[in-house]
Amino acid sequence: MDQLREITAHFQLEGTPQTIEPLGEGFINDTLIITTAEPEAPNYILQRKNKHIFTDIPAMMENIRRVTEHLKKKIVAHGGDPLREAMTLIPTHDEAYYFRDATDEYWTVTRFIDDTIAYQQADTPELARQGGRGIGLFQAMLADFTEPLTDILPGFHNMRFRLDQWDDTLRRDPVGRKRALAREIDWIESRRDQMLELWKAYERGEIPVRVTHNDTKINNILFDRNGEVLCVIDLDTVLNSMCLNDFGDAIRSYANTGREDDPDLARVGMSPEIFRSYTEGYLSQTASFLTEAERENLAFSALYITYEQVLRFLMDYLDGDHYYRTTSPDHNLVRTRAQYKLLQSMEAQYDIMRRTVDHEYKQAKSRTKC
Ligand code: GN1
Ligand code: MG
Repeated sequence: MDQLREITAHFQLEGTPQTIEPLGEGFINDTLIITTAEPEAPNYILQRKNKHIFTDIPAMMENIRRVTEHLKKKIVAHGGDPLREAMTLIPTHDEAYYFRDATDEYWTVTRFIDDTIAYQQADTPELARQGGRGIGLFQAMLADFTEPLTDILPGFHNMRFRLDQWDDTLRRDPVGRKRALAREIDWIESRRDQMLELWKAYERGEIPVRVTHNDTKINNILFDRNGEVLCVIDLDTVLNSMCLNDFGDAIRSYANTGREDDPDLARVGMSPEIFRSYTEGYLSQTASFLTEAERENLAFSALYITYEQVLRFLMDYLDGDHYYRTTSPDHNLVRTRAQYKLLQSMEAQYDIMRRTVDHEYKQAKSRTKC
């Protein structure tokens, strides 16, 4: 606690820190909330960033600074509240957006946005529609962002890179888990060419490069008390990539009727109703600028990102559980199986998903014409 207080003292906070306590469900960073003594002073989020995953934290924070400044300008221009509708980075007394402590750990502070809700599951179509609107608006506001972003996570949703990592992990088999996992390994192997196709289209330039969030699961967006989407958070993974990553990852999260790590596979599947609502919300903000190639691949992007997640969880299990925070020895395997069940459910409903995208796109276009 004293150590945490010492760290917060390096940042330009309004008010006096009172309590510092853990918050949230992230798998990668450590997140805490700092409450302040004065009622008029804001509270803050303190994070210890995972330096093993984010190997260039100064560059990551610079990316976030550029993106949030752009978003804030747009929000102000539309009469919104830049302190509530976008993340606010807090500088240190040296005007840096991170503090490096004596043990080489990196800490950051952002303003806490109060009176908001972070959901772990999209229980209603309305919530999914709002989430889709939020991510769609995020991409729309960044469509004219032209500043360079550093690629701080090379290969993040790049299937060529992921499959190379996968092949390497299988070759090394560092903890000897490969033998018992022939069935699960085949889930990846049997789909690799099909999944690589989408990334190849991006590499050929058929799918445009945009500013993308890359981690759009439902708890990375804040809703207000009326269930309206307020602010997209967790911008660590903001990069230049395909906007399909964000649609696909959101469907993986919102439309799952079970939990990401549900041990009861009977609960896991893709809800076509939630898929429809999210798509409707998303296209209400993006139909005007998405290219035909992007539209054509929206439904497939959900399969792509879910497959990638099966691969990443299984790869981490094969590697001895170094990447994701786990709460039991087989947690990554449980996650793998649950995400695979979701993938199968999407595959079975793929035609419906495609038809839904076409229908919602036409609806969104006809609404903007009126
Ligand atoms: C991680 O940090 P968090 O928990 O929002 C991960 C995502 C995964 C997700 C799975 C940098 O997100 O890519 O999809 O877990 N973030 C990173 O729930 O790897
Ligand atoms: Mg998160």
